[in-house]
Amino acid sequence: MAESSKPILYSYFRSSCSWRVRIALALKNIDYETVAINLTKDGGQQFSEEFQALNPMKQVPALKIDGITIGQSLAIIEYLEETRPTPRLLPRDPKKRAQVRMVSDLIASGIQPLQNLSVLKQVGQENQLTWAQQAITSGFNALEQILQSTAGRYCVGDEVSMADLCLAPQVANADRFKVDLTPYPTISRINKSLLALEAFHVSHPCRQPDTPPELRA
Ligand SMILES: N[C@@H](CCC(=O)N[C@@H](CS)C(=O)NCC(=O)O)C(=O)O
Repeated sequence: MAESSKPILYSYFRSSCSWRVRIALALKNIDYETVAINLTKDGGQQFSEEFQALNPMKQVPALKIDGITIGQSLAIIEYLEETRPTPRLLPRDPKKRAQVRMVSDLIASGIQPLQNLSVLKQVGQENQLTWAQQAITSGFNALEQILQSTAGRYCVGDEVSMADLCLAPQVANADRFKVDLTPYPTISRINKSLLALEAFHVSHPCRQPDTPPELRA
C-alpha cells in the first residue's frame, strides 16, 4: 500500500486532545504518520494558512483518513470506532454508553477548553496557574463523584473506553498545572491503571516524534 494512504495525525506532543486520539489509534492498532504542529513555535503553527485549511478552528488534533480530514478529538474517536470497531471504545449497553459519553464530555467540554492555551493567553501570565487549577479542580470535584458510581477498573466498568482516553490526558494536564490530586482517589487510581497499559504508554507526550529531548522519557 502506498505510504500516502496511511492516516496522518496532526498532533502536538503535549496536547491532551491529540493524546486522546493517539491512544485510540494505538488501541485499534492503526498505523499512521505524525505531522507535528508546534503550538508555541513561530507564534503557533496552528495559525499557519496551511494548517487552517485543514482545521479552521486552529487546534490539534486533526486526522486525515479515508479521504477526509476530521477535527475534534471525540468526532475522530467516534469515526475510528465506527469504521474500525475492534477493540470497542463505546460499550454496547446504552446506559454504559451514555456514561462513557457523559465522562468524555465532562472533560472535553467542561474542563479542557477552560485551560486551553488560547484561553490562558487571554487570562494573562500571572493568573494562568490559578485559573487552570480552578478549572480543573471544579471539574474533578464533579468527576470524582460521578466515577464513584460508574467506575470499575476503568472510568465505566472494567473495559477501557473513550472516557479513559479523555481521563489520562486530563490528569497529565492537572499534573502540569500542579493540581493536588489527593482529593481524587478514584481519578488517581484509574489513571494509574491506564498508564500501565501499552497503548497509553506509547502514545504518551514523553514519547512522541516531536517531544523535545529534555522531556523525553
Ligand atoms: N474540542 C477540541 C479541542 C482541541 C484543542 O483545544 N486543542 C488544543 C491542544 S489540546 C489546541 O490546539 N490549542 C491551540 C490554541 O489554543 O491555540 C478537540 O477535542 O479536539
